[in-house]
Amino acid sequence: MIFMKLKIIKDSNPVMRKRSLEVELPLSEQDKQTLDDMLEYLKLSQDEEYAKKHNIRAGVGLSAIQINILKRMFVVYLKGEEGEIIYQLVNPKIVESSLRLCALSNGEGCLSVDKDHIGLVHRNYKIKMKAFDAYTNEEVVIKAEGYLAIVLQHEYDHLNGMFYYDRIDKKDPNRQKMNEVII
Ligand code: LHY
Ligand code: NI
Repeated sequence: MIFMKLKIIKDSNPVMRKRSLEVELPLSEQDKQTLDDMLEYLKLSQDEEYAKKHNIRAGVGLSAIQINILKRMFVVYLKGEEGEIIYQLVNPKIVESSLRLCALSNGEGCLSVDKDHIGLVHRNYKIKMKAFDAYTNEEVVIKAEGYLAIVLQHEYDHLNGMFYYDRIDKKDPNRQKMNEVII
């Protein structure tokens, strides 16, 4: 029963603004367990019945800081037509990002944010991310674009104490930037 074990903290908690710390490699058993718990949480959150029963929101990404662990690691679980995308990334680095920007037409949300913040969340359309992936147990270089790139950047931001709404233009929340695709 992982549900009782993981408690997601909210943006009202000042911890969420902290910068998470590099994780020591090789990964400790405890860190591995944490990543497995986080992955299980995401999987369960996407099970409609489970989510309803436990009153949790469906999520595709979760960072350790959201469960009050200030380590640079996060998990992604995406289920699509082409199968599943699963990552348990440790010490991720964005090594390239496109000049082209993108934003989700409906904006973003966050498991740690109860209030909706309306507006375009400007992101890089394509990124290259290097990390250690505990799921495959190897160093990876992920080339992502569009939705996956957005999810990776959203989680990466958490490691630096940032929220999606920090990237919304307060004066003109829906203004599209030059060179930006809305997806
Ligand atoms: N998870 C969000 C979630 O809905 C991440 C997100 C946000 C995905 C916006 C796609 C768009 O799964 C989190 O907030 N994790 O930090
Ligand atoms: Ni979030």
